[in-house]
Amino acid sequence: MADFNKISEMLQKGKAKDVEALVKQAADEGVPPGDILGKGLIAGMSIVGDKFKKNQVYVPEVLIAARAMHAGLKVLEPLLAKAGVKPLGVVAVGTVKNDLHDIGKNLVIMMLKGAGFQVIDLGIDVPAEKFVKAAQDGAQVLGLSALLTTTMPQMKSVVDACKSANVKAKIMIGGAPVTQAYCDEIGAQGYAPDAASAVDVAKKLLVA
Ligand code: B1M
Repeated sequence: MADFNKISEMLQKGKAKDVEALVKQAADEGVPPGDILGKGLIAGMSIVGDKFKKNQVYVPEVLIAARAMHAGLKVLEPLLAKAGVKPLGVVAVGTVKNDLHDIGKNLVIMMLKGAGFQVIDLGIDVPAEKFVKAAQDGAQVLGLSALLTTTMPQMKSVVDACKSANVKAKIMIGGAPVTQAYCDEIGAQGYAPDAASAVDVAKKLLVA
């Protein structure tokens, strides 16, 4: 009998090996992979996300929980594909051109994956054209991270490039110097102050 609470609890504690073993056990017992994902891994990661928003846990705990989630996802991914479980949506995330900071971006990616999105990691120092290409290839949301005041204008370049290329993807921005006011100013569709909020914003943008 699959113990979803145990999977969630071990994930929150960052116990990667336990998560992997529990997920394998549940899969071997014939529990649908979508249930293991939703009721075990995603449930655990969303508790971590909520605690992170409330400053009850910090970056290291989130990274450790995310590593445990990856251990579970590694087992589940082929089974999910076989079962035809659809991701919530496709998000391409990158740090903008001339910016090499990636810790926040990686946290955003982990949270989005933890919530059930398919995520394409575009990396760091990503030029506008690469974001446009990701949208043309099927990303529904483009996630842009910037940590430097000098690279924030690159976000506007991406917004402009997307307009020129007439791509339909919604643009979500974030990073320490970025604000809602800046988001409004450049015409991006969403701003998230932290990695957990990025999940809420991406969900909203998909239905907007
Ligand atoms: Co740099 N750096 N850095 N740095 N660095 C800052 C950002 C800085 C504030 C330090 C300072 O002066 N106090 C400053 C920027 C000043 C400014 O522009 N206002 C700065 C500078 C100046 C520089 C260099 C120019 C230094 C130099 O070489 N003279 C240089 C630039 C290199 C470049 O990018 N071209 C540089 C280099 C580096 C390192 C390479 C050494 C390293 C990066 C390593 C790496 O990322 N792999 C580094 C680091 C580590 C920092 C600090 C110390 C930490 C950044 C970080 O990872 N924070 C930073 C000072 C600080 O913040 N205390 C600093 C933790 C991370 C979890 O937070 O990224 O904000 P953050 O992400 C949050 C939210 O912002 C949000 O969610 C995350 C989690 O909640 N978020 C999003 C982020 N992206 C999002 C996207 C979303 C939604 C939410 O949607 C898509």
